[in-house]
Amino acid sequence: MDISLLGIPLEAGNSVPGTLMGPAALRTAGIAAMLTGLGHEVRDYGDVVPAAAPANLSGQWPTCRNPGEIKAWTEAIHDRGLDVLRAGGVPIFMGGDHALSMGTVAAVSRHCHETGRDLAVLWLDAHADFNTPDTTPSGNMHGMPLAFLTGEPSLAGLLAGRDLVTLAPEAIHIFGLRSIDLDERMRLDEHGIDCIDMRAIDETGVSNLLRELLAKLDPERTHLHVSLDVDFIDPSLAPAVGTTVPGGATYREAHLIMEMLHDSGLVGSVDIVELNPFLDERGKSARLMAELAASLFGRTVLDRRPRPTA
Ligand code: HAR
Ligand code: MN
Ligand code: MN
Ligand code: MN
Repeated sequence: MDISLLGIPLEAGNSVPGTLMGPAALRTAGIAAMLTGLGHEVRDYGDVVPAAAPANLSGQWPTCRNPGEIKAWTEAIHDRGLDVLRAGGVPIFMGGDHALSMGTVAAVSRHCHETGRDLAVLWLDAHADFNTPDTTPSGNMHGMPLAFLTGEPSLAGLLAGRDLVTLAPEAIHIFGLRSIDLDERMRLDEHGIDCIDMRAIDETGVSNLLRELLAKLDPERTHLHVSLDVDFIDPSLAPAVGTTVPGGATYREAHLIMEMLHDSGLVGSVDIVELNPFLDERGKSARLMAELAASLFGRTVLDRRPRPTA
């Protein structure tokens, strides 16, 4: 398989500096060599650089932190991401805070529109990232990408001059949820977004829940975008994140999800976001994220593919 790496050193969407080092840490952890070792063709496209100097747009978005920078980044990420998607292969977008998904998923959505695929998004995250400028308790725009992608009008200006192919709420599956804001919860209900929280995972198990979710997707038509937030995983395993929430996925739960996603054959693009190497412990979170990518792209202990019948 052809895999494209694209670094997105974004930190303007959160309030803890350090996520701009995320792409470098994933490269240092050996993500490219791990994927090459599995037999894939890996091409590293380097890092996105926002084209224009970030504009100061605090007047337009008074409740948001760094809106001008997020707009400049969203446009640059969208354009570069679309180039990488059109070149073929499966991109891994290496962040950078989760505001980058406004650009990556917008590009993926456009690409699916152009190629006649149905987009489904699996959002592996402690948070729902469904706030708007009106509901945000923090002003941090990494808490807003799913609102933007579903067409929240107050955020539409973040991607000027390119039509956003908005996501239907049914296309979104949030998995691993354990921290929601009050207004955000109401919005999730209103939009009918599929949310699987940690309690459901405890009671039913990741494999049953994920199998059920994947079974609903048309294997012929679906492009599955996986947006993996480091804080999906328990902070004891992945401490390198500014917004840790206790009670996250275990080591094996996280790997099992990746293994099942690989076996589904549906994954067309991936974000790895919120890695803050400044908060890491001797590279352990970066290494775990790179290893999860390896599981997502086929690393196994024993081969479980059905044997061809003679
Ligand atoms: N819900 C909170 C807010 O909007 C925290 C959002 C934190 N988001 C991330 N990405 N770390 O999931 O401010
Ligand atoms: Mn394609
Ligand atoms: Mn997130
Ligand atoms: Mn999160």
